[in-house]
Amino acid sequence: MAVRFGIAVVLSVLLPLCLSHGRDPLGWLFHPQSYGRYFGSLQADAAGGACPEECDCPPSYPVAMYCDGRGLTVMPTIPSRIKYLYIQNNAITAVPESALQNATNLVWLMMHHNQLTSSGIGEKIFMKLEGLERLYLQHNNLTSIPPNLPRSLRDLRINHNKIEKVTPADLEGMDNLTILYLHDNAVTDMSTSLKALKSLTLLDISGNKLTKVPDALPADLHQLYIEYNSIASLPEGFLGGLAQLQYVRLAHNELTDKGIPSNTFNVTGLVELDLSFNKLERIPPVSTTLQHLYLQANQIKEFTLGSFCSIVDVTNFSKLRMLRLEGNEISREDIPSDSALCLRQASSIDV
Ligand SMILES: *[C@@H]1O[C@H](CO)[C@@H](O)[C@H](O)[C@H]1NC(C)=O
Ligand SMILES: *[C@@H]1O[C@H](CO)[C@@H](O)[C@H](O)[C@H]1NC(C)=O
Ligand SMILES: *[C@@H]1O[C@H](CO)[C@@H](O)[C@H](O)[C@H]1NC(C)=O
Ligand SMILES: *[C@@H]1O[C@H](CO)[C@@H](O)[C@H](O)[C@H]1NC(C)=O
Ligand SMILES: CC(=O)N[C@H]1CO[C@H](CO)[C@@H](O)[C@@H]1O
Repeated sequence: MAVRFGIAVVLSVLLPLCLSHGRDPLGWLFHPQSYGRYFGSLQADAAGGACPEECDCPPSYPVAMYCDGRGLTVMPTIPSRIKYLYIQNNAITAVPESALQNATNLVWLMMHHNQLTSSGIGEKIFMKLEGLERLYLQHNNLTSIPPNLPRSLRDLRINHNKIEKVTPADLEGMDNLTILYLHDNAVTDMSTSLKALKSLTLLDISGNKLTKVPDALPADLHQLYIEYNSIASLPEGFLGGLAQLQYVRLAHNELTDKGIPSNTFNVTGLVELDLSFNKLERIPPVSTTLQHLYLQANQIKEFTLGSFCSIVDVTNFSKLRMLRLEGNEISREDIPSDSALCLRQASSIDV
Protein backbone atom coordinates (compact mmCIF):
# COMPACT_ATOMS: atom_id res chain seq x y z
CA MET A 1 0.00 0.00 0.00
CA ALA A 2 2.62 2.46 1.17
CA VAL A 3 4.92 1.64 -1.76
CA ARG A 4 2.24 2.17 -4.39
CA PHE A 5 1.32 5.47 -2.91
CA GLY A 6 4.97 6.49 -3.16
CA ILE A 7 5.14 5.62 -6.85
CA ALA A 8 1.98 7.52 -7.60
CA VAL A 9 3.48 10.61 -6.03
CA VAL A 10 6.73 10.28 -8.00
CA LEU A 11 4.80 9.86 -11.25
CA SER A 12 2.64 12.87 -10.69
CA VAL A 13 5.75 14.95 -10.11
CA LEU A 14 7.62 13.58 -13.15
CA LEU A 15 4.80 13.79 -15.64
CA PRO A 16 4.43 17.57 -15.75
CA LEU A 17 8.23 17.96 -15.81
CA CYS A 18 8.42 15.89 -19.00
CA LEU A 19 5.54 17.70 -20.64
CA SER A 20 7.01 21.11 -20.04
CA HIS A 21 9.93 20.30 -22.31
CA GLY A 22 7.58 20.24 -25.26
CA ARG A 23 5.36 23.16 -26.19
CA ASP A 24 2.95 22.52 -23.39
CA PRO A 25 1.01 25.75 -22.93
CA LEU A 26 0.90 25.08 -19.19
CA GLY A 27 4.68 24.80 -18.96
CA TRP A 28 4.94 28.16 -17.22
CA LEU A 29 3.09 26.61 -14.28
CA PHE A 30 5.85 24.12 -13.59
CA HIS A 31 8.87 26.10 -14.80
CA PRO A 32 7.85 29.68 -14.28
CA GLN A 33 11.44 30.98 -14.24
CA SER A 34 12.88 29.11 -17.22
CA TYR A 35 9.99 28.65 -19.63
CA GLY A 36 10.64 31.82 -21.57
CA ARG A 37 14.28 30.98 -22.19
CA TYR A 38 13.43 28.26 -24.68
CA PHE A 39 11.91 30.82 -27.00
CA GLY A 40 14.04 33.94 -26.72
CA SER A 41 13.31 37.20 -24.98
CA LEU A 42 9.98 38.42 -26.31
CA GLN A 43 8.11 35.52 -27.83
CA ALA A 44 4.44 35.16 -28.63
CA ASP A 45 3.03 32.09 -26.88
CA ALA A 46 -0.06 30.15 -27.76
CA ALA A 47 -2.42 31.61 -25.21
CA GLY A 48 -1.55 35.08 -24.00
CA GLY A 49 0.81 37.02 -26.22
CA ALA A 50 4.38 38.26 -25.92
CA CYS A 51 6.07 38.05 -22.54
CA PRO A 52 9.59 39.14 -21.58
CA GLU A 53 11.65 36.15 -20.46
CA GLU A 54 12.28 37.56 -16.98
CA CYS A 55 8.52 37.78 -16.24
CA ASP A 56 5.53 35.47 -16.07
CA CYS A 57 2.36 36.06 -18.07
CA PRO A 58 -0.27 33.53 -17.03
CA PRO A 59 -2.10 32.42 -20.21
CA SER A 60 -5.32 32.24 -18.23
CA TYR A 61 -5.01 35.92 -17.34
CA PRO A 62 -3.26 37.57 -20.28
CA VAL A 63 -3.68 41.15 -19.05
CA ALA A 64 -1.45 40.58 -16.00
CA MET A 65 2.32 40.33 -15.91
CA TYR A 66 4.36 39.24 -12.90
CA CYS A 67 7.96 40.41 -12.67
CA ASP A 68 8.14 40.82 -8.90
CA GLY A 69 10.97 39.64 -6.67
CA ARG A 70 13.45 38.55 -9.37
CA GLY A 71 16.42 40.77 -8.65
CA LEU A 72 15.76 42.86 -11.78
CA THR A 73 17.88 45.99 -12.18
CA VAL A 74 16.37 47.22 -15.46
CA MET A 75 12.78 47.52 -16.65
CA PRO A 76 11.54 44.75 -18.94
CA THR A 77 9.57 45.77 -22.04
CA ILE A 78 5.87 45.88 -21.30
CA PRO A 79 3.56 44.52 -24.02
CA SER A 80 0.64 46.78 -24.83
CA ARG A 81 -2.08 44.32 -23.72
CA ILE A 82 -0.95 44.43 -20.07
CA LYS A 83 -3.27 46.12 -17.57
CA TYR A 84 -1.82 44.87 -14.31
CA LEU A 85 1.93 44.98 -13.86
CA TYR A 86 3.63 43.62 -10.75
CA ILE A 87 7.28 44.58 -10.68
CA GLN A 88 7.76 45.28 -6.98
CA ASN A 89 10.63 43.95 -4.83
CA ASN A 90 13.43 44.32 -7.34
CA ALA A 91 16.44 46.63 -7.64
CA ILE A 92 15.32 48.76 -10.58
CA THR A 93 16.88 52.23 -10.53
CA ALA A 94 15.41 53.83 -13.66
CA VAL A 95 12.39 53.84 -15.97
CA PRO A 96 13.54 55.09 -19.39
CA GLU A 97 11.07 56.63 -21.84
CA SER A 98 11.00 53.51 -24.00
CA ALA A 99 10.03 51.08 -21.22
CA LEU A 100 6.38 52.11 -20.96
CA GLN A 101 6.09 53.41 -24.52
CA ASN A 102 3.48 50.86 -25.57
CA ALA A 103 2.00 50.12 -22.14
CA THR A 104 -0.91 52.46 -22.68
CA ASN A 105 -3.45 50.07 -21.21
CA LEU A 106 -1.93 49.91 -17.73
CA VAL A 107 -4.44 50.22 -14.89
CA TRP A 108 -2.23 49.07 -12.02
CA LEU A 109 1.51 49.64 -11.81
CA MET A 110 3.10 48.09 -8.73
CA MET A 111 6.70 49.30 -8.46
CA HIS A 112 7.17 49.49 -4.70
CA HIS A 113 10.39 48.31 -3.02
CA ASN A 114 12.81 49.14 -5.83
CA GLN A 115 15.65 51.68 -6.00
CA LEU A 116 14.06 54.26 -8.26
CA THR A 117 15.64 57.69 -8.18
CA SER A 118 13.99 60.85 -9.50
CA SER A 119 16.72 61.41 -12.06
CA GLY A 120 16.06 57.91 -13.42
CA ILE A 121 12.38 58.60 -14.16
CA GLY A 122 11.83 59.87 -17.70
CA GLU A 123 9.96 63.17 -17.95
CA LYS A 124 7.24 61.73 -20.19
CA ILE A 125 6.95 58.11 -19.11
CA PHE A 126 3.57 58.49 -17.40
CA MET A 127 2.03 60.80 -19.99
CA LYS A 128 0.51 58.10 -22.16
CA LEU A 129 -0.89 56.01 -19.29
CA GLU A 130 -4.26 57.65 -19.45
CA GLY A 131 -6.13 54.84 -17.68
CA LEU A 132 -3.70 54.27 -14.79
CA GLU A 133 -5.61 54.08 -11.51
CA ARG A 134 -3.19 52.58 -9.02
CA LEU A 135 0.47 53.56 -8.78
CA TYR A 136 2.59 52.08 -6.00
CA LEU A 137 6.00 53.69 -5.67
CA GLN A 138 6.54 53.32 -1.93
CA HIS A 139 9.99 52.33 -0.61
CA ASN A 140 12.10 53.77 -3.41
CA ASN A 141 14.69 56.57 -3.52
CA LEU A 142 12.57 59.31 -5.10
CA THR A 143 13.32 62.91 -4.12
CA SER A 144 10.26 64.38 -5.85
CA ILE A 145 6.87 63.24 -7.13
CA PRO A 146 7.38 62.09 -10.74
CA PRO A 147 6.26 64.66 -13.34
CA ASN A 148 3.17 64.32 -15.52
CA LEU A 149 1.36 61.69 -13.46
CA PRO A 150 -1.94 60.59 -15.03
CA ARG A 151 -5.02 62.45 -13.85
CA SER A 152 -6.88 59.14 -13.82
CA LEU A 153 -5.07 58.02 -10.63
CA ARG A 154 -7.23 56.86 -7.73
CA ASP A 155 -4.60 55.47 -5.40
CA LEU A 156 -1.08 56.91 -5.23
CA ARG A 157 1.37 55.45 -2.72
CA ILE A 158 4.74 57.13 -2.61
CA ASN A 159 5.52 56.79 1.10
CA HIS A 160 9.02 55.87 2.34
CA ASN A 161 10.96 57.85 -0.24
CA LYS A 162 13.05 61.03 0.13
CA ILE A 163 10.59 63.60 -1.15
CA GLU A 164 11.26 67.10 0.19
CA LYS A 165 8.67 69.21 -1.52
CA VAL A 166 5.20 68.78 -3.03
CA THR A 167 4.08 71.46 -5.45
CA PRO A 168 0.56 72.20 -6.81
CA ALA A 169 1.72 71.07 -10.29
CA ASP A 170 2.58 67.60 -8.93
CA LEU A 171 -1.04 66.69 -8.15
CA GLU A 172 -2.86 69.01 -10.52
CA GLY A 173 -6.16 67.83 -11.97
CA MET A 174 -6.27 64.51 -10.11
CA ASP A 175 -10.00 64.70 -9.59
CA ASN A 176 -10.35 60.98 -8.89
CA LEU A 177 -7.53 60.56 -6.40
CA THR A 178 -9.00 59.06 -3.21
CA ILE A 179 -5.91 57.71 -1.43
CA LEU A 180 -2.60 59.52 -1.07
CA TYR A 181 0.21 57.97 1.00
CA LEU A 182 3.06 60.42 1.40
CA HIS A 183 4.22 59.37 4.85
CA ASP A 184 7.84 58.81 5.83
CA ASN A 185 9.44 61.24 3.43
CA ALA A 186 11.23 64.50 4.17
CA VAL A 187 8.52 66.96 3.12
CA THR A 188 8.92 70.45 4.59
CA ASP A 189 6.48 72.26 2.35
CA MET A 190 3.25 71.28 0.60
CA SER A 191 1.97 74.80 -0.20
CA THR A 192 -1.53 74.44 -1.68
CA SER A 193 -0.85 71.20 -3.53
CA LEU A 194 -3.76 69.32 -1.92
CA LYS A 195 -6.45 71.89 -2.49
CA ALA A 196 -7.70 70.62 -5.84
CA LEU A 197 -8.00 66.94 -4.85
CA LYS A 198 -11.76 66.87 -4.73
CA SER A 199 -12.12 63.09 -4.23
CA LEU A 200 -9.37 62.59 -1.67
CA THR A 201 -10.66 60.74 1.41
CA LEU A 202 -7.43 59.42 2.96
CA LEU A 203 -4.32 61.53 3.39
CA ASP A 204 -1.28 60.25 5.25
CA ILE A 205 1.55 62.77 5.59
CA SER A 206 2.93 61.37 8.85
CA GLY A 207 6.67 61.10 9.40
CA ASN A 208 7.74 64.18 7.45
CA LYS A 209 9.32 67.50 8.43
CA LEU A 210 6.24 69.68 8.36
CA THR A 211 6.14 72.64 10.72
CA LYS A 212 2.55 73.52 9.82
CA VAL A 213 -0.48 71.70 8.45
CA PRO A 214 -0.97 72.06 4.68
CA ASP A 215 -2.68 75.31 3.72
CA ALA A 216 -5.67 73.88 1.95
CA LEU A 217 -7.07 70.50 2.91
CA PRO A 218 -9.38 68.67 0.48
CA ALA A 219 -13.04 69.06 1.43
CA ASP A 220 -13.93 65.36 1.19
CA LEU A 221 -11.31 64.00 3.63
CA HIS A 222 -12.40 61.19 5.96
CA GLN A 223 -8.99 60.38 7.44
CA LEU A 224 -6.18 62.82 8.10
CA TYR A 225 -2.88 61.49 9.46
CA ILE A 226 -0.13 64.01 10.31
CA GLU A 227 1.70 62.22 13.14
CA TYR A 228 5.48 62.51 13.67
CA ASN A 229 6.03 65.99 12.27
CA SER A 230 7.17 69.21 13.97
CA ILE A 231 3.89 71.08 14.16
CA ALA A 232 3.58 73.47 17.12
CA SER A 233 0.42 75.34 16.17
CA LEU A 234 -2.71 74.94 14.07
CA PRO A 235 -4.44 77.54 11.91
CA GLU A 236 -7.80 78.95 13.03
CA GLY A 237 -10.70 76.67 12.04
CA PHE A 238 -8.54 74.29 10.01
CA LEU A 239 -11.02 71.41 10.36
CA GLY A 240 -14.00 73.70 9.78
CA GLY A 241 -14.90 72.97 6.17
CA LEU A 242 -14.27 69.22 6.38
CA ALA A 243 -17.75 67.81 6.88
CA GLN A 244 -16.75 64.17 6.22
CA LEU A 245 -13.76 64.10 8.53
CA GLN A 246 -13.85 61.27 11.09
CA TYR A 247 -10.25 60.42 12.03
CA VAL A 248 -7.55 62.95 12.87
CA ARG A 249 -4.12 61.87 14.08
CA LEU A 250 -1.69 64.55 15.25
CA ALA A 251 0.33 62.51 17.74
CA HIS A 252 4.09 63.07 18.16
CA ASN A 253 4.15 66.74 17.22
CA GLU A 254 4.97 69.83 19.29
CA LEU A 255 1.49 71.17 19.90
CA THR A 256 1.01 73.52 22.84
CA ASP A 257 -2.21 75.01 24.26
CA LYS A 258 -1.30 78.39 22.79
CA GLY A 259 -0.95 76.81 19.35
CA ILE A 260 -4.53 75.49 19.31
CA PRO A 261 -7.24 78.09 18.62
CA SER A 262 -10.35 77.55 20.77
CA ASN A 263 -12.92 75.17 19.30
CA THR A 264 -10.43 73.75 16.75
CA PHE A 265 -11.55 70.23 17.67
CA ASN A 266 -15.15 71.06 18.51
CA VAL A 267 -16.35 69.92 15.11
CA THR A 268 -19.21 67.47 14.72
CA GLY A 269 -18.51 64.29 12.79
CA LEU A 270 -15.13 63.63 14.36
CA VAL A 271 -14.96 60.08 15.77
CA GLU A 272 -11.31 59.73 16.72
CA LEU A 273 -8.74 62.36 17.70
CA ASP A 274 -5.17 61.45 18.57
CA LEU A 275 -3.18 64.24 20.25
CA SER A 276 -0.87 62.00 22.25
CA PHE A 277 2.85 62.80 22.67
CA ASN A 278 2.53 66.58 22.38
CA LYS A 279 2.99 69.43 24.90
CA LEU A 280 -0.57 70.17 25.91
CA GLU A 281 -1.28 71.35 29.45
CA ARG A 282 -5.05 71.41 29.10
CA ILE A 283 -7.67 69.18 27.53
CA PRO A 284 -8.86 71.04 24.43
CA PRO A 285 -12.65 71.43 24.00
CA VAL A 286 -14.00 68.65 21.80
CA SER A 287 -17.33 67.90 20.19
CA THR A 288 -19.85 65.75 22.08
CA THR A 289 -19.85 63.40 19.08
CA LEU A 290 -16.20 62.39 19.58
CA GLN A 291 -15.77 58.72 20.60
CA HIS A 292 -12.03 58.18 21.03
CA LEU A 293 -9.64 60.78 22.43
CA TYR A 294 -5.93 60.06 22.89
CA LEU A 295 -4.05 62.52 25.09
CA GLN A 296 -1.43 60.33 26.72
CA ALA A 297 2.13 61.66 27.20
CA ASN A 298 1.31 65.36 27.33
CA GLN A 299 1.67 67.74 30.31
CA ILE A 300 -1.97 67.98 31.29
CA LYS A 301 -2.40 69.27 34.84
CA GLU A 302 -6.16 69.34 35.34
CA PHE A 303 -9.23 67.44 34.28
CA THR A 304 -11.58 70.02 32.76
CA LEU A 305 -15.00 68.44 32.39
CA GLY A 306 -16.12 71.51 30.43
CA SER A 307 -13.88 70.36 27.58
CA PHE A 308 -16.36 67.56 26.98
CA CYS A 309 -19.71 69.01 28.05
CA SER A 310 -20.68 72.66 28.29
CA ILE A 311 -24.11 71.63 29.58
CA VAL A 312 -25.39 68.26 30.73
CA ASP A 313 -28.99 67.03 30.57
CA VAL A 314 -30.97 64.15 29.12
CA THR A 315 -29.94 64.88 25.53
CA ASN A 316 -26.69 66.83 26.00
CA PHE A 317 -23.79 64.56 26.96
CA SER A 318 -20.53 63.32 25.54
CA LYS A 319 -20.43 60.24 23.29
CA LEU A 320 -16.85 59.59 24.35
CA ARG A 321 -16.09 55.88 24.75
CA MET A 322 -12.36 55.89 25.28
CA LEU A 323 -10.15 58.52 26.89
CA ARG A 324 -6.43 58.01 27.39
CA LEU A 325 -4.64 60.36 29.76
CA GLU A 326 -1.75 58.34 31.14
CA GLY A 327 1.67 59.98 31.19
CA ASN A 328 0.27 63.36 32.21
CA GLU A 329 0.39 65.26 35.48
CA ILE A 330 -2.98 64.18 36.83
CA SER A 331 -4.25 61.18 38.74
CA ARG A 332 -7.57 59.47 39.14
CA GLU A 333 -8.46 61.75 42.11
CA ASP A 334 -8.40 64.74 39.76
CA ILE A 335 -11.43 63.45 37.85
CA PRO A 336 -14.51 65.17 39.36
CA SER A 337 -17.31 62.89 40.56
CA ASP A 338 -19.94 64.55 38.34
CA SER A 339 -17.99 63.36 35.27
CA ALA A 340 -20.17 60.28 35.17
CA LEU A 341 -23.13 62.33 33.90
CA CYS A 342 -21.23 63.92 31.07
CA LEU A 343 -19.04 60.94 30.19
CA ARG A 344 -21.83 58.41 30.63
CA GLN A 345 -20.76 56.31 27.63
CA ALA A 346 -17.09 56.10 28.50
CA SER A 347 -16.08 52.47 28.93
CA SER A 348 -12.39 53.22 29.39
CA ILE A 349 -10.62 56.16 31.00
CA ASP A 350 -6.89 55.56 31.46
CA VAL A 351 -5.08 57.95 33.78
C1 LIG B 1 6.01 49.57 -29.50
O1 LIG B 1 5.16 49.15 -30.54
C2 LIG B 1 5.69 49.40 -31.83
C3 LIG B 1 4.64 49.05 -32.85
O2 LIG B 1 4.04 47.82 -32.55
C4 LIG B 1 6.98 48.60 -32.00
O3 LIG B 1 7.53 48.85 -33.27
C5 LIG B 1 7.96 49.00 -30.93
O4 LIG B 1 9.11 48.20 -31.00
C6 LIG B 1 7.35 48.86 -29.55
N1 LIG B 1 8.25 49.42 -28.59
C7 LIG B 1 8.55 48.80 -27.47
C8 LIG B 1 9.52 49.47 -26.55
O5 LIG B 1 8.04 47.74 -27.17
C1 LIG C 1 18.72 54.00 -2.35
O1 LIG C 1 18.81 54.27 -0.97
C2 LIG C 1 19.48 53.26 -0.25
C3 LIG C 1 19.34 53.59 1.22
O2 LIG C 1 19.42 54.95 1.47
C4 LIG C 1 20.91 53.18 -0.72
O3 LIG C 1 21.58 52.14 -0.02
C5 LIG C 1 20.93 52.87 -2.21
O4 LIG C 1 22.26 52.89 -2.68
C6 LIG C 1 20.11 53.89 -2.97
N1 LIG C 1 20.03 53.49 -4.36
C7 LIG C 1 20.18 54.34 -5.36
C8 LIG C 1 20.07 53.78 -6.72
O5 LIG C 1 20.40 55.54 -5.18
C1 LIG D 1 -12.67 59.81 -13.07
O1 LIG D 1 -13.62 58.77 -12.88
C2 LIG D 1 -14.77 58.89 -13.71
C3 LIG D 1 -15.77 57.85 -13.27
O2 LIG D 1 -15.21 56.60 -13.15
C4 LIG D 1 -14.34 58.76 -15.15
O3 LIG D 1 -15.45 58.88 -16.00
C5 LIG D 1 -13.35 59.86 -15.48
O4 LIG D 1 -12.85 59.73 -16.78
C6 LIG D 1 -12.16 59.81 -14.49
N1 LIG D 1 -11.32 60.98 -14.69
C7 LIG D 1 -10.11 60.89 -15.22
C8 LIG D 1 -9.34 62.18 -15.29
O5 LIG D 1 -9.64 59.85 -15.61
C1 LIG E 1 -18.87 73.22 20.89
O1 LIG E 1 -19.54 74.10 20.03
C2 LIG E 1 -20.92 74.25 20.31
C3 LIG E 1 -21.51 75.16 19.26
O2 LIG E 1 -21.21 74.74 18.01
C4 LIG E 1 -21.11 74.80 21.72
O3 LIG E 1 -22.50 74.85 22.01
C5 LIG E 1 -20.42 73.90 22.71
O4 LIG E 1 -20.47 74.48 23.97
C6 LIG E 1 -18.95 73.68 22.34
N1 LIG E 1 -18.39 72.66 23.19
C7 LIG E 1 -17.40 72.92 24.02
C8 LIG E 1 -16.93 71.75 24.83
O5 LIG E 1 -16.89 74.01 24.12
C1 LIG F 1 -25.28 72.94 23.87
C2 LIG F 1 -26.27 71.95 23.37
O1 LIG F 1 -25.93 71.00 22.69
N1 LIG F 1 -27.54 72.15 23.74
C3 LIG F 1 -28.63 71.27 23.33
C4 LIG F 1 -29.14 70.51 24.54
O2 LIG F 1 -30.31 69.76 24.20
C5 LIG F 1 -31.38 70.58 23.71
C6 LIG F 1 -32.57 69.69 23.54
O3 LIG F 1 -32.29 68.61 22.70
C7 LIG F 1 -30.94 71.26 22.42
O4 LIG F 1 -31.98 72.08 21.93
C8 LIG F 1 -29.71 72.11 22.70
O5 LIG F 1 -29.22 72.65 21.50
